[in-house]
Amino acid sequence: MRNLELENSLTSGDPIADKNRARFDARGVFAINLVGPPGSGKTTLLEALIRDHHAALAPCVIVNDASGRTDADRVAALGVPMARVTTEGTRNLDASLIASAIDYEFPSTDATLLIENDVEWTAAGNDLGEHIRLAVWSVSAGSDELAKPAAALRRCQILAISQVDLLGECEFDLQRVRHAMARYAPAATVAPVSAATGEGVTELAAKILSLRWA
Ligand SMILES: Nc1nc2c(ncn2[C@@H]2O[C@H](COP(=O)(O)OP(=O)(O)O)[C@@H](O)[C@H]2O)c(=O)[nH]1
Ligand SMILES: [Mg+2]
Repeated sequence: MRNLELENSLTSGDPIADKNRARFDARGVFAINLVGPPGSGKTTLLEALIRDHHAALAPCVIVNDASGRTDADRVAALGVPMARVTTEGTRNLDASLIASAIDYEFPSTDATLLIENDVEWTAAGNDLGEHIRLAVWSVSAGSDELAKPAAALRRCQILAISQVDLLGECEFDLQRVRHAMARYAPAATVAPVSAATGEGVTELAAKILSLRWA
């Protein structure tokens, strides 16, 4: 079984991503790549983080308009600085799109940047120039996929399991997921969260801040 820990380095070797990272560093921006399949709970999670931990995180957002205008509208309603990028067709978000957002739309400094990034679980997704990668998977999608290495977990520091308020209603074995992650992605922290009840959101914000100031 491949050890994803070996791939847990910050950089992928993409010079555009490295340049984004340097530009974030120069502005004091801590960039988080929220990766996960559509419907895994990314927008809901970033709404909860922004609502409950606005002062500590000083959040701003890059959202992909191609995943549906509703995401952009939901984030805009939170009143935090936001930039929109648009992917076309099946193209994934990439570092050059993030670079264009930094160039033309993005005013924030000293902020935590949350980049919502829809990727299929079987695709690694691109290095966007982030500082950390937060993969999101939902309880309603079941735990089978998490019992094996997944491309989306590459270079991931945190795996958030969303919808833990639904644990009693869905086939989901959190213990099995923890064991699997300890084996093939030991550097990643498993963070069970519920945006519905607020469970785990404070712990997740604390983990993000500890990585930021590590
Ligand atoms: N019960 C419950 N539902 C959630 C939670 N988080 C997200 N959802 C629901 O899951 C669905 C997908 O969430 P969304 O944030 O839009 O997923 P995204 O496509 O990854 O951004 C929506 O219907 C949300 O209301 C949660 O913590 N608990
Ligand atoms: Mg979304």
